[in-house]
Amino acid sequence: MRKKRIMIIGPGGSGKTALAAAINGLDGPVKRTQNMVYGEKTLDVPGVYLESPWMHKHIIAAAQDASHVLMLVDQSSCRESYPPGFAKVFRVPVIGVITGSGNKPENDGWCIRQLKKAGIITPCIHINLSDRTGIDELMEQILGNTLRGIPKCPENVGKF
Ligand SMILES: Nc1nc2c(ncn2[C@@H]2O[C@H](COP(=O)(O)OP(=O)(O)OP(=O)(O)O)[C@@H](O)[C@H]2O)c(=O)[nH]1
Ligand SMILES: [Mg+2]
Repeated sequence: MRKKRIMIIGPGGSGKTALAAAINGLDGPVKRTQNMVYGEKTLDVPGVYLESPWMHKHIIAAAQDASHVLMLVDQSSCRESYPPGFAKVFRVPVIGVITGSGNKPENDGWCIRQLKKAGIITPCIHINLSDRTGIDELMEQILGNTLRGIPKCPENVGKF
């Protein structure tokens, strides 16, 4: 069986590569991602795959290699990125992650609404990579899902 990874999706510049590096325990500069990058534990999907509707099928196909999907929204820049209900297309647990948390608290409500509209029904996790806020909580949630072995949103399966 192929190794399953944590798939990270989100608009360009929302911190996918930076988060992947944090999960994989890597340090160093991040640059714009052009292709899917298979890391030790992660699958980093370039923002352009989400921003171009005709690329969505590639995200969905790649999710076969995923144990979880992290859907990112950047608090610093409110950008409508997900089609309504997009989370429902995945058969693995989907976790909503708000990056840059604390940078623009006034945008938080918008980010949460955005993720709900995209089909996330569990509480979102707030992270900030500059001080590692929320990373432990995120990993605990992922681990909890993995140990229980059940999708967080079983009622969502196949509805998209
Ligand atoms: N302060 C802060 N900066 C962040 C956070 N997440 C990402 N960044 C910064 O935002 C910039 C863009 O992050 P990337 O990880 O390259 O974004 P990406 O989503 O991979 O973007 P694409 O590869 O273009 O799709 C980098 O300079 C990161 O250091 C965060 O939570 N807090
Ligand atoms: Mg990237």
